[in-house]
Formats: sequence, C-alpha cells, structure tokens
Amino acid sequence: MIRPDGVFMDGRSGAVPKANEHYSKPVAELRGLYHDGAAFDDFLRESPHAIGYEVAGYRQPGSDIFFGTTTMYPGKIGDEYFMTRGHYHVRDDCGEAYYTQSGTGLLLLQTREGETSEVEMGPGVCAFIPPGWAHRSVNTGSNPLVFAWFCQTTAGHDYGDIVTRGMRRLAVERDGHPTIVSNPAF
Ligand code: M6P
Ligand code: ZN
Repeated sequence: MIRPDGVFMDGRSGAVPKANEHYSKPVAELRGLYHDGAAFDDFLRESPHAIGYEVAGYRQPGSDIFFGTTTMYPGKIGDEYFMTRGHYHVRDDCGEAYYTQSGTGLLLLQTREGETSEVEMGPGVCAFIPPGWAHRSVNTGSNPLVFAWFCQTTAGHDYGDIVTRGMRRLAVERDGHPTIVSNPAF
C-alpha cells in the first residue's frame, strides 16, 4: 500500500524538500526555441551558464499522479521572454493543472488542430490544461515565476512537433508590455 504524505512546496523559491526528481534547464539547451537566433547567440556569449528554469517533482512508485513545482527565472532572449520548451502529452486523455504561487506569466496553449489559447498566470490562479492541449509557460515578470503542477504519471511528454515547428503564438515584449503575436516561422 502506498502511504499518504504531506509535501511542503515553497511558493516563493519553488523548493520541495521531499522531491525525488529534479532538473535544471540551462538556456544553452534551448537553442532553436527562440525566434531570434542572433539574440540567442548574443545572450549565450554574455551568460553561457544561465539557467532558464528548474523542476522539482514528488513521485511515489505505483501512484497514478505526481506533482511538484517549476521555478522559472526572469529574462528575455531579444524581445521574447524566458519560457519552457512546451509539450503535448503523449496520452491525449491526460490534462494537467498549474497553480501559480508567485510571479507573473502567461501560459500559451494550442491543439494539434490549430486552436490557440492563453491563460494569465499569477498568484492564486490555477490554470486548467485540458487533455489534447500543448502547453508552454512564459515568465513575463521581473521575479521568478513559481507554479505547482499536478499530472498523471503516465501522461508522457511529446515535444516533437514543438521542437521542429515551434508554437503558433509567441509572448514578446512590445512597448514594455507582454504581447502575444503570431509566430512568423510556424
Ligand atoms: C512543468 C510540468 C513538467 C514539465 C515542465 C517544463 O513542470 O509540465 O511536466 O516538464 O513544466 O516544461 P517542458 O518540459 O515543456 O520544458
Ligand atoms: Zn504537461
């Protein structure tokens, strides 16, 4: 029998002391994701070791659900805000929830059929990601964006389409404000 537990997730730092899965994603590994390749090269020359985001997860073997935090650092590559890679779930019947604890951001979503949507991320807002919708989070603020996520363990990450084509819409800064624009390269 799997035992119940109480898991503290720090809403400011994203720290999860009981997490048993962690990774840090260096910006250097996100080549090709940002629309301005020259700005990406400039950024890496200045900050070759910058971290874009960190993920901590709590998973119990045999359980159907797992959860954790994502901590996204603030920054931009050219005019495009720091973001996660973005993925569909391998299982088309699995959604997810992102409960923002601190910071400000945007969640970009799209379906394989070509629909798009955005959800504003801010403290106390729980984003509902329905099955079938790819999702990418973007930190549009000047502080870390920390959110808790809750997902099925068997959902799986499908990056394929997004790695090769990008997403249909981008979150960029225009006149000092976060703005959603069509991705000219899609
Ligand atoms: C959230 C969850 C994770 C995901 C992470 C980073 O923490 O959805 O499953 O891995 O964001 O997103 P990505 O894998 O798209 O870079
Ligand atoms: Zn997901």
